[in-house]
Amino acid sequence: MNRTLILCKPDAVERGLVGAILARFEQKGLKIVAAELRQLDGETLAEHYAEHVGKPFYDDLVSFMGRSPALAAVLEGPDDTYAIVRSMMGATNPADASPGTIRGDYGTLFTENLVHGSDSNESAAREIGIFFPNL
Ligand code: IDP
Ligand code: MG
Repeated sequence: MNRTLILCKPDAVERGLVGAILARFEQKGLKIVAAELRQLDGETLAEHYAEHVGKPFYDDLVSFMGRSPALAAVLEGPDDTYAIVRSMMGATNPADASPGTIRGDYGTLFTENLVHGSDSNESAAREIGIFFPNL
């Protein structure tokens, strides 16, 4: 089986949307194999978002991601499960995300876009290692 990492970001937890988001993945046929509500610190976020350190939106991203707990989870499914998750998330900017996607249905803001999903099998392995090193 193939695995990928998701985060229900602080806005999703604050708005009570974690259940709705996880239900979509479960209904799609993906299995939750790990999940934990966690307050993310700057060090963890710098590692997780290493590719974005120094970008104009980075400081806003980190302060948003650390303002209240996020739900980190590992989903399991067939080959390239990350791609199934990414298509269900929708475009990064909710303004561009199609209805029927998580960001398209629940979001309006670019930074506060509800959910993270690994963008490749390599990213999935790296990010699962950050959040669930014992998995
Ligand atoms: P992704 O989450 O769809 O993979 P990335 O480009 O990896 O998108 O960006 C990581 C996160 O940083 C986004 O989900 C979003 O929260 C935030 N972000 C990315 N680009 C922008 C931007 O141009 N303005 C504001 N926030 C951004
Ligand atoms: Mg990304």
